[in-house]
Amino acid sequence: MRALVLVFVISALTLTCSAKQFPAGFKFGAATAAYQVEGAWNVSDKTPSIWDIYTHDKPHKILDGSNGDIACDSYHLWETDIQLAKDLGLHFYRFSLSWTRLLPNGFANKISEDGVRYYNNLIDGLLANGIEPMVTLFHWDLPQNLQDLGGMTNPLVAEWFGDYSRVAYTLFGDRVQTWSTFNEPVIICDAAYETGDLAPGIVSPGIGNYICAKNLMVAHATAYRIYDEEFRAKFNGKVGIVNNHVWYAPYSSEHEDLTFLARQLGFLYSHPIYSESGGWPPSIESFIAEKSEKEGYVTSRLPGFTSEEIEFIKGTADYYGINYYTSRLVLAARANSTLTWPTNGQVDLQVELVPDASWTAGVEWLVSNPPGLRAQLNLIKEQFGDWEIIITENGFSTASDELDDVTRTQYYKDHLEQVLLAITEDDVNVTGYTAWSLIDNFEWNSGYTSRFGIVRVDFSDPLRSRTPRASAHYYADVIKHHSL
Ligand code: PNW
Repeated sequence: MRALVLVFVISALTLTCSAKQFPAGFKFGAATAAYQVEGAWNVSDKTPSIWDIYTHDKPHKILDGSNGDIACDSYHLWETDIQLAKDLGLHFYRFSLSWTRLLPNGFANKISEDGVRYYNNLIDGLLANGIEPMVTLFHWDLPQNLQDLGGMTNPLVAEWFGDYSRVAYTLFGDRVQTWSTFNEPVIICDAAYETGDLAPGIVSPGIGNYICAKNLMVAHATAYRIYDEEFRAKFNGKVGIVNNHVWYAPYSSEHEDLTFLARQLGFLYSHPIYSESGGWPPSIESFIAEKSEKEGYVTSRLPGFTSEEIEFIKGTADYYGINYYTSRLVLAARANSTLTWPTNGQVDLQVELVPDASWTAGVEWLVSNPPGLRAQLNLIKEQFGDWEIIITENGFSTASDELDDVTRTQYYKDHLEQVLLAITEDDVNVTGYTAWSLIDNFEWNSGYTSRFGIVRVDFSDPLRSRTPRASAHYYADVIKHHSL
């Protein structure tokens, strides 16, 4: 009898354990981006990006008037960062290349030796420690000289970006297996051009953002096809794009149609790639076309694709990259509602996006709603089918730099639980999870006031000393046991 009870207890224990177990082969990583961590903004032959110029010219746009001139000094402290990643047990480290560090002219006619050396060191150092590099080509820091030529609103950006991607694949493709082209098109185009609050600081709501959107889609596809045609046979890696998604739920039943539209707008940069038909989400394309016509425009403010462009862009991804942080309730904009983050849909759809009172608040826009992540993963599958999904960012901000970061640790725990449910209960093909961020860094408009690191960085210390927080220890434990 006693033996029987023991068997029962043991099998119950294994059951509960395995229920919290991530699938074999599931990978855990952490992320950063070049402008936010590297510093060394004018070292060697590096030229300014739009973020160098924007923060220098308009410090009042940054909460603490700061910039990324030094940031975490990862340009010099890359070995420390690798050690942190190793101590955490990370399977991969997601970072971005600074376009102007590699190509000082923005064009591919000149490659910086120091830039190449820096990224080679980082990539080789990671691999030597058993950590896979996952490389983002574009995390917002466009070369300023290309901005002077129109930047993302010049259709030639697709060629410039394609040439840049070819240089990166040629230099690093033998060691980098997972690439992403653009990090968060919705921020690069919509948030930036609708408000002017992000570099390049141009305010052109409803126009600039859509021109950017079309060019970005073509640029992405150009870079994907270059990999496909010139490098895949040799290197056999993966190329994708990273979209930020906010989970949208209706404020009340009367706002369901609007919520549908908000979700479709959220797929503006996915539908052309991942849907079977390709092109813009039809409901959004017709919505903006009709609105443009009423406003007296000859053509839609959202530039259309030719049928060749639709085919060119369709299917250009080997995985679906999603950054998820937060959720919003959707309602029709009330009088005197103002533009706030996330801005998506506020200009054309006239929506207002509000957090539910029960969601826990972080800094500014970041409220925590873990089930939103599971719901969004399911929505992606429902909309586009069974793509491999990599969660390329998820994380929580605090205003304090405390080491015992209880709220951040809870955020990770709650969200990882939802990822596991999406995999085990809903059969969504999620293969990786990335914490944002490995280290505190320059948080764009919030400067250094908003902290996302599972590792604290002391920005008053010239050595930028790094100390793992409680959340880092928690995450290391999850990775070590491959379970929650
Ligand atoms: C991401 N939202 O931006 C970026 O990829 C990172 O560079 C950034 O540091 C991180 O998230 C934290 O902000 C986002 O409004 C900006 O939902 C806005 C939203 C989400 C992500």
